[in-house]
Amino acid sequence: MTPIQPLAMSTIQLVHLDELVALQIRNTHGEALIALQGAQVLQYTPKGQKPLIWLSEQAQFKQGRSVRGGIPVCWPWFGDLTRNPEPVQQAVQGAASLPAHGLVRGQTWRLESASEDQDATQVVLSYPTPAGLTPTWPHLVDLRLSIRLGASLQLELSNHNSDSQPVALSQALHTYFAVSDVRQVQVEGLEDVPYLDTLDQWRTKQDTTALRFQGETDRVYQQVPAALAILDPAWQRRIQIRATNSTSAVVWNPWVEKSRRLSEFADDAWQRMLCIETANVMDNCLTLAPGETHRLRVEYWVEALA
Ligand code: TA6
Repeated sequence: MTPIQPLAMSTIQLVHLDELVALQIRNTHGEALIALQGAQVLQYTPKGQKPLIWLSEQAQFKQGRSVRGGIPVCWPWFGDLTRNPEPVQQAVQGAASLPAHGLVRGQTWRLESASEDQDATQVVLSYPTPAGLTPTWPHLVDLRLSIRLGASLQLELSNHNSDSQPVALSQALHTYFAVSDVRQVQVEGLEDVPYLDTLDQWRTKQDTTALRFQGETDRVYQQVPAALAILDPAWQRRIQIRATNSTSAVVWNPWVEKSRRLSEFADDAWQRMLCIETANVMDNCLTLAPGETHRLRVEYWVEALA
């Protein structure tokens, strides 16, 4: 591990949240809270703004369980494994019941480095595959998440295949955004983009207008553009989302009924959150050649509405 350099403009503190340990980062741009478990961003608040990331009021901080909210890392599969493409399923050794969203969001990652430059504070966390994943997923893929807190929040999920065989995997940064009221917001950039409607037999559909929410929504968009945004008039802001090396986006709001069945989720929490997940899933899953590195990047910032 690179020793933590003396930081001039930032502070990084280790904090205990019940059973978990997290990094509390503060600098002139804002603050973020990152759990070592799952390298999960739990909170991100730009200076002088409302939080950009939503964290459940009922969040539990327990070993082995992803925290409800923030940015869970879904890897090396997305959702129900049996819904993933064949090559992704074949990379998994037949274990009976496997968790949704892969194997790393409930595991403790290692802090590789913490540093700053004139623009941002950066931490890098790594997950030691296959050590922690054998025998279920015995592949040598070096997994790292870099998180930069500057004028924007930047994440980079790096997957390096140091094995001698290709490996197929799916990945998603399962980001929960904080919104004033999901019934009042709209998502820009998904017009005319095909999506799989997981609530209607995974049928392929597409909309011609900006996405608004009138009910439970759980969609896997494919071939998405790099630029998406959440327009939130009540909070007089637009959340900008810029992705690199991602061709899928998952949009999810559980609405009333599903909220009642979700863990760590208040019955009315659906009004205050919206997931837009930067991903490579389903037809856009990855196949990493031996020696190949893939970097999934996403950047978030807030713009005030004129
Ligand atoms: O990304 C959407 C989704 O797959 C939903 O179907 C819902 O299951 C959500 O993820 C949350 O999953 P989790 O396992 O974190 O409760």
